[in-house]
Amino acid sequence: MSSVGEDEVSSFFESSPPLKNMEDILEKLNGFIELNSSGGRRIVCVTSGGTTVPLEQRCVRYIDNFSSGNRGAASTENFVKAGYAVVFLYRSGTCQPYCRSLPDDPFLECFQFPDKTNIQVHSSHVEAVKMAVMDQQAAVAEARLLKLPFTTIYEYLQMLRLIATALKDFGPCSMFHLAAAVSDFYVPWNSMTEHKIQSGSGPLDISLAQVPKMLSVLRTNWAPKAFCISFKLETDSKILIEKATKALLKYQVHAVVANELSTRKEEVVVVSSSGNVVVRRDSDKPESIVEDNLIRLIVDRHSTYIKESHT
Ligand code: 9Z3
Repeated sequence: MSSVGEDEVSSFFESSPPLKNMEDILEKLNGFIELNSSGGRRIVCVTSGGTTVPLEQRCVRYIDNFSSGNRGAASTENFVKAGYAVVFLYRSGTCQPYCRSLPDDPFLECFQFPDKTNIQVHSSHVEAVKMAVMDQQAAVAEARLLKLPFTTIYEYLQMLRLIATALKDFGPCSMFHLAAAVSDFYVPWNSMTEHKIQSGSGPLDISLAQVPKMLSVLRTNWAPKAFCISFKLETDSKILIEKATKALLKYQVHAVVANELSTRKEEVVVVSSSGNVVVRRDSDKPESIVEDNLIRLIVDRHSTYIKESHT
């Protein structure tokens, strides 16, 4: 792990506030893995949503990374459809699998009361609600979906490490699909003020440390045999492919999905050692989303990777 900065990584974890519900997370995770460990089922950890960086230990203010969670939720649905078991590591409050076609604003408009003892779904939403409930219940009942929420960068990285370590025995049949938007900078817990930062004393100067590059640690130490897809987000399309290519080489992931903020729902570019592939949504089909084609391609690549690992 020499290029990663072993000291930086250990000191990040040693100084992180411990996960409050670690026992509960481990129990759910191990139960899920146990149910999926026979029969050669593939398992993917999909990360989704943005991590927060608290500015106070008793947090009132925080810095956030943009992500609605749409990509992660849609990817999860497609992985389940392709036969995978999915550990969905998501930011609390962001978009959930099977809920993308439900109105969230205002969600209560879905329902109506024909009389005091009855609640009904409004006819305009019946189909969407029925599909969402059925698909979600089936995925959970068949042990194909485990949802684990995070909020802060501290929680996210500790949970990612737990998941990666727990999946070690799956080797090449495991995958990481890292669509979460992860903070590059943070306030170390030990140097963070406990109480709310007070206003009234002029401008606020905050010094942010760099988050150690855990992608290298994931690839090298936590899950070296897993198939690993990372994402690169830029707002300047001129530098996107160059940055994605650099990330591919630096972190030795199997592919980097490059996307530009404003066009991310229309197209992405899958950058890998076998060349760059543009993946678009089918614009002639209104229901089509880019993840339908993206996940098909990634599942194909994963199949090839598994085959090659066995030879
Ligand atoms: C992505 O690039 C995702 O595709 C989006 C999805 C966050 C753009 P939405 O959730 O958007 O559907 O609204 N995720 C990775 C973003 C990121 O932080 N990447 C880091 C980087 O670009 C590398 S880990 O440097």
